[in-house]
Amino acid sequence: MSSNAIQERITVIDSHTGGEPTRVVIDGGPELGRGAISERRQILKERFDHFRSAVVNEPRGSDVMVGALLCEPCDSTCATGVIFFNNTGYLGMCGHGTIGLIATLSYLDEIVPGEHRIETPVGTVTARLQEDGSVLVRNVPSYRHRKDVTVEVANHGPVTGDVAWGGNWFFLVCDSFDDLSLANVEQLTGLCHRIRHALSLNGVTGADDAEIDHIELFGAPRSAAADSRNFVLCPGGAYDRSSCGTGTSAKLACLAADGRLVPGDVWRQESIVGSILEASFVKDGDAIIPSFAGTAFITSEATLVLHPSDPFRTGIRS
Ligand code: PYC
Repeated sequence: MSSNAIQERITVIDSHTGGEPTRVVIDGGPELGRGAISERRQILKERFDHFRSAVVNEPRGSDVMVGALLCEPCDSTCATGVIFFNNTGYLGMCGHGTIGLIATLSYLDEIVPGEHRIETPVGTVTARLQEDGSVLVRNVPSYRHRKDVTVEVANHGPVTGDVAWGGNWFFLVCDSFDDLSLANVEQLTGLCHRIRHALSLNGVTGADDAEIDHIELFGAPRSAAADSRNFVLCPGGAYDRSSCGTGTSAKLACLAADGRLVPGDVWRQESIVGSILEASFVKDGDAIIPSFAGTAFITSEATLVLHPSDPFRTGIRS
């Protein structure tokens, strides 16, 4: 095998968290060495990007699929390390994916209820598998980076929002939208694409010039049990069916910075499909440590087959 060859059979377990799919690779991933998980993500990106594409892109996956490659952790107190990826690239953290990962390890009888530490490229998170099967994730420190940034958006006009980190970079639009429904996904997706383009044109970034690759809109919830409804456009152009764990963390960071939520308050974030993540936070200096809880369901166990003469063995790439 050449140094960037990948295996012909990849074992995966699929789940969904609030409607958003996660595909955990449990066997057949490339050898990435024993460096920090962030270094291993870089190796995956530079040498094995075709593996990412084979796992999540069509014809074996779809634009909405998030992949999770299990890695031996550097810290032996961690249950696992993980690298999350999607149809176009790599994520820092992934909230719905962490819930899916814990549900998968539980399904495989590899973990029991209790607390499990997981190394991600952006820090170690803790996930508590609860007796009822739900998972409470304690995320990486999250914070608002910029408040009230206004950009001119094509075919729309000025849009004001906050830039915040929740394990990925988000632009959280301040206006409230009254049309956050599945019937409007096409228009919402188009608007978010144009907002993202406007941020890039205007040089609006996260810390250290990091690209803001997630756009989040908010509106009134449908459920009386929720505080807010969201629509999150992910980096590859798909929308998050869940309310997005890292996006909800970014939202909490903004609410905390505005004094609209205090430590221990519960925030129930409803997604565009009506699923809910229940979140709260504790303070950590100028940042917060958000926690959010949700449930994942296993949807399939599969072996992906990459036939050597299949022209799309490594996925259809744009
Ligand atoms: O739940 O954090 C999340 C997430 C990020 C992208 C898709 N889901």
